[in-house]
Amino acid sequence: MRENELSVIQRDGKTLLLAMDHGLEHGPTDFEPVPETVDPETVFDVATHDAVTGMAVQKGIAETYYPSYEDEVALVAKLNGTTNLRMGEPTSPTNMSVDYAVELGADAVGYTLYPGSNHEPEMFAEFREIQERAREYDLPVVLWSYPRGQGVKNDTKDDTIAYAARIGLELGADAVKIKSPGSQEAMEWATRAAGEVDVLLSGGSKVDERAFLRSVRETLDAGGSGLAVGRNVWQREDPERMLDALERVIFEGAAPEAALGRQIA
Ligand code: FBP
Repeated sequence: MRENELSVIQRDGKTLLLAMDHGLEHGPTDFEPVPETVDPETVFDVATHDAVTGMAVQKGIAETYYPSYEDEVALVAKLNGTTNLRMGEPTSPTNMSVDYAVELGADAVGYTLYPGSNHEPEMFAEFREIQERAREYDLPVVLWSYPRGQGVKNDTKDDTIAYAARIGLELGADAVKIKSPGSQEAMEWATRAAGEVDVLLSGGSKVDERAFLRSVRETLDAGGSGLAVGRNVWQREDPERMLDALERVIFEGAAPEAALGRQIA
């Protein structure tokens, strides 16, 4: 079996990726709740927390800001992305090559796939090239696997999420990032479906901190390896408090209430 290269974006076998590709995916409105986060340096500073094992950003952000953080933060170069301005079937064109990601100092690469979209065949073809090139560099590949499009009726149904996880295994990802299916049992099904591939929970819109930490606990208890999160960290006034709590939940096995309680005390 292939040696697990994921350790470059792991701590004790667990992963906490901080994602900040929202300026492209959703537009700068995502930064409005905490206006200083529109400055990428603010979020890179957050990523220097010990709990963060890597930061996922797009090419332009990596080119301009990563050089100041390369000693402190592992880079997951996001190779494709899209805006929410366009209509039609979901797709996410590649905007950076694996070779260029390596030049920028990437420790891993990320790719968003929309299984079920009418554009699935082109996306599969793009991902194939990326995955094979990444193998040549021993660079781990993280697949954002989001079933979406005309073929998908309910993108968070148990079987749909398990299918998303399995696609990561079938296509040769090292880690697969999936949306929450809403229960530990359903997440267990997804982690079984993913086989040896690490399963990461996708953060989603900001929710109450206990509810968020519970979904992280549930993922880990279901065999998941961690999460990739954006808004539930940097849309908070005190992102460090959330990262402290995540550190206890992910790396110390704490329950959500205990992880938060210790901070309040
Ligand atoms: P969040 O934790 O903020 O959801 O970020 C994770 C992420 O995968 C980002 O990398 C991406 O920008 C966003 O979610 C895409 O979410 P969606 O396509 O569901 O709007």
